[in-house]
Amino acid sequence: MPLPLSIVPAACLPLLAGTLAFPPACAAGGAAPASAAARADSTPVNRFVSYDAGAKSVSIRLIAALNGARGGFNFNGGSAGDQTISVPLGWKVHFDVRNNDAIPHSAIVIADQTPVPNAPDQPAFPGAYTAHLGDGLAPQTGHDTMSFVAATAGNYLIACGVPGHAPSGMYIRFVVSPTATAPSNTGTIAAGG
Ligand SMILES: [Cu+2]
Repeated sequence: MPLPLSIVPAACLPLLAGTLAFPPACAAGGAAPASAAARADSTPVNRFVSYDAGAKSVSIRLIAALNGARGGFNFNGGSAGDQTISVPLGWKVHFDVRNNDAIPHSAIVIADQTPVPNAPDQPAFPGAYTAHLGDGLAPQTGHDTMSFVAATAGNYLIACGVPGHAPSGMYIRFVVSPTATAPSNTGTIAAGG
């Protein structure tokens, strides 16, 4: 049975064409796939935020209405700008967004501004918004991701795009820092983090 090329160490590839017998080190299992090494590098900030410093990437679980704070108008327990997620400039950012509420919610990263828009729809980075931005991800089961590169330093908001929700407090802060060397998450965060 041929070996899938994806699991053969690169140094062994020339041998595949030239011989039927592999040296032991080139057999499947002789080297860990690169993806396994990448997972091993994940460093938790808390239960919502983790990062891979080598890959300069951060993964963020963003849960709408995680608890009852502000009547459910919160992300991970933070509302009205009382929580901040910071990432280093230039890092890859991946959000896993889930709606835990009985009503629809969405998420978008926008420039920091006052007053907060009634229905924010101008993403600060390409791809920095969920599906169903205006009508909201479905109650309880709604899920989407948003991925982008934090290419411009500054202060931003993570807000709900459903009309009326952001002015009611459904936003937290997002900072792209030119000096930070690792992500952080501060302020009012749901217990258990
Ligand atoms: Cu909402």
